Amino acid sequence: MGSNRPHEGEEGGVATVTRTSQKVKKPPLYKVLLHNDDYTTREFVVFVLEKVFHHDEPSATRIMWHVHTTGVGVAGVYTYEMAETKVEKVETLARANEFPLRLSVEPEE
Ligand code: TYC
Repeated sequence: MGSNRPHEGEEGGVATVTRTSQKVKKPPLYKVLLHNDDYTTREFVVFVLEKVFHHDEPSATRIMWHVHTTGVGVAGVYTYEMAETKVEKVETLARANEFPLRLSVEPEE
């Protein structure tokens, strides 16, 4: 831990506090991965990337093609709870549309 030492302003006697160490910890982040399959339509994957992961159309299309050609790709990066919620939403949507689309969550380096 560092000290949060107030120092006087030159004129007005206004004290400011400067953080000298990272006291406010960033939460660990997790990648939501999309996996390729032979049955989910490209259109549905782009739809999910736009509506659930908030990518614009060009970005959604690029990610979909990346997954289609390489087998896996990152849909988004979130805190653990947000990542799990995204997975749930997409799985619910996929099953309702009878697509076998699979997702997974892994810690970001
Ligand atoms: N491979 C699928 C097709 O050709 C498209 C697809 C892309 C499916 C990405 C899943 O995560 C996926 N219809």
